[in-house]
Amino acid sequence: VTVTPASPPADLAGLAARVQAGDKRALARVISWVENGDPRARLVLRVLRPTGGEARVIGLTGAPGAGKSTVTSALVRAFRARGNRVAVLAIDPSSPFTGGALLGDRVRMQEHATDDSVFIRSMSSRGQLGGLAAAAPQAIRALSAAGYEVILVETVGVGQGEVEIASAADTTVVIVVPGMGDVVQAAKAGILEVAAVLVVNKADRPDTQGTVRDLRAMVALASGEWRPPIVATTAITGEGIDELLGQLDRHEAWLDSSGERERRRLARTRDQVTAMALGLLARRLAVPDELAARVADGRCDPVEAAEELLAALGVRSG
Ligand SMILES: Nc1nc2c(ncn2[C@@H]2O[C@H](COP(=O)(O)OP(=O)(O)OP(=O)(O)O)[C@@H](O)[C@H]2O)c(=O)[nH]1
Ligand SMILES: [Mg+2]
Repeated sequence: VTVTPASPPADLAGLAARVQAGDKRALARVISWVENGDPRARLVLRVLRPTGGEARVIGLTGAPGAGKSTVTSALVRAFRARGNRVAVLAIDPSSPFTGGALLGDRVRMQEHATDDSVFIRSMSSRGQLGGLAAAAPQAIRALSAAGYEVILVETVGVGQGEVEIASAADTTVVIVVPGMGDVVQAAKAGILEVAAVLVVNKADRPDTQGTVRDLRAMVALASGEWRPPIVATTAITGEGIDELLGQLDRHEAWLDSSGERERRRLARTRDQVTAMALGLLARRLAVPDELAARVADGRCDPVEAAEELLAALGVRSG
């Protein structure tokens, strides 16, 4: 058992101060530590506090190629026009490699590369205890402490990982393209339920209105206090981005008026602690050969074996 000191060593305190002063290199280093599960991340994060208020965190998710990065880039432009400092966190939950997708992102985000008030960073989950469900909130905390008022979190793909990451955001934008393929995928992954706004991007394509209608029908069936509005965008031209921004503002206001922000904050913290605890537990779990053999031979059932394993660690189940 390691005991975390109450205050970090002087060099880490200095690093934290640089992050809070807006030093991008210091910030990048802390996010790398988060990404790699480096224990120093924890020490720095303990002393990092948001300088202004809490950052506004907006998640963007959808199938590969749906236009997440293009929409993100258009939103960066829109928030910059309001004078906000904006951070983009592009997360790849599936692979430790940052391949073509992120290379493409660099092109998509090019126009913001020289803007001092914009920070763009990609992140994977290698080595992180508790996976991305734990890593994303930590990176967000660092960005928030660095004074970014708006944090856009792009996740590649549609699946459980995205739902997890979405829970780190107050507002989630789900992006589909015209045609039912994406819609069905998103519905299956349970991602429609977490959507604050549904975007049908590539509205310059035929069939956009049909997809909007289908989504509207699906949303009408959903329960819940917030009915996600559906916005058609053509991200490459910027068409529909103003409407998207307006809907994001509307959701932001609703989070406060409904009390939902507080509920989410608690739920999010709970998820984060659960992910951490499971990660810690997973590190300590090793199935002895003898126990595996007993299950394989049918002398012991797997649930019983799992309970035995947990009991050996002092964890009682049931
Ligand atoms: N026609 C059309 N093409 C678009 C639109 N938005 C984005 N694209 C194009 O679609 C392709 C993919 O866009 P990205 O923004 O990289 O999509 P993404 O969802 O971030 O992709 P991944 O990160 O790889 O999952 C690019 O070639 C974009 O130029 C649009 O509104 N209309
Ligand atoms: Mg992308």
